[in-house]
Amino acid sequence: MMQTSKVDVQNLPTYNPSTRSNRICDLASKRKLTCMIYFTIITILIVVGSVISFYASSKRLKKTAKSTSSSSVVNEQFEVTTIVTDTRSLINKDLPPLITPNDTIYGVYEAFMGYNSTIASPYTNGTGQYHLDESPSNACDGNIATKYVNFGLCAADAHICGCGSQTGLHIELKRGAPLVTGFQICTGDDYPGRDPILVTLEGSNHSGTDLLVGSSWSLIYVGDSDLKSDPGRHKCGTIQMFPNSNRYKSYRFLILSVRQVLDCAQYSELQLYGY
Ligand SMILES: *[C@@H]1O[C@H](CO)[C@@H](O)[C@H](O)[C@H]1NC(C)=O
Ligand SMILES: *[C@@H]1O[C@H](CO)[C@@H](O)[C@H](O)[C@H]1NC(C)=O
Ligand SMILES: *[C@@H]1O[C@H](CO)[C@@H](O)[C@H](O)[C@H]1NC(C)=O
Ligand SMILES: *[C@@H]1O[C@H](CO)[C@@H](O)[C@H](O)[C@H]1NC(C)=O
Ligand SMILES: [Ca+2]
Repeated sequence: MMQTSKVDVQNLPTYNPSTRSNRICDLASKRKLTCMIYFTIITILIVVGSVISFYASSKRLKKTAKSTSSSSVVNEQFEVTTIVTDTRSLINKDLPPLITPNDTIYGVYEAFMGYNSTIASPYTNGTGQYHLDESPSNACDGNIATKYVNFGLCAADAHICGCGSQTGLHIELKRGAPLVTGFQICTGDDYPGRDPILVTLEGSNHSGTDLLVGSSWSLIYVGDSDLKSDPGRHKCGTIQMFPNSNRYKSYRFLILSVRQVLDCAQYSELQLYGY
């Protein structure tokens, strides 16, 4: 599944890591319609790609589980597969949350799955990426009243398409290398248009500045945040479950798109679940 998704991503015809963000903003101001079409096409490609790869990987896992159900590893995978087909039964399994406020969290921007990212800095006087009072650690403090706001390369109040996408955070977990099988995102206090809609989750066993290098990361999930239908302010989407058999100690969560053309992406909490 990871390989399939990577191929899809690299084949996206319009992606250019060196100029992408500036070009998105230029296009937006000069030719808004072109930009909207550009983003719609990318969104459709990503959604179709992730649906196909998920379908393929569920099928493969089911087959493996049937043929050799005595192996404990296979049983674990099979459990994940059945969970994917029935999200509600999964949530009842009470998976333990994995992120604590003690973990090391960095905001990033100019960040796209499989590619390098840049450390984000506080927004002061028109430059910088995340809101001074709404920093990355707010997304992992267990408090739904505090939020993380990242403008990416846009200025506050810019309201051009692409703002807030290609932003996110990476986390070095103190607990070691868990097997992550789900995540959950919660909304902020205002602007439903800033909610993440399409997101990615990648894993890595690297640490420090290596985590800014795209090749350190392996794709775990690409797709829906479960906020597509607005749950309301200060509310959470359901836990999004996915098949995964690789343990990692670091995780990178990135925004591909937000609900509306506004100036940033925001969320009050991101939590990972697993074993
Ligand atoms: C965070 O670290 C402090 C001090 O090391 C410790 O007392 C606390 O239990 C830790 N909290 C969690 C949630 O791990
Ligand atoms: C922001 O601009 C104001 C007014 O121009 C100035 O007083 C202040 O020092 C600037 N702050 C930073 C962090 O550059
Ligand atoms: C990504 O970062 C690495 C390490 O700093 C660098 O060698 C490489 O050229 C970068 N790749 C791109 C596409 O910028
Ligand atoms: C990451 O490290 C953990 C523990 O150090 C190990 O169990 C796991 O297999 C590693 N993950 C990958 C994908 O190599
Ligand atoms: Ca929070």
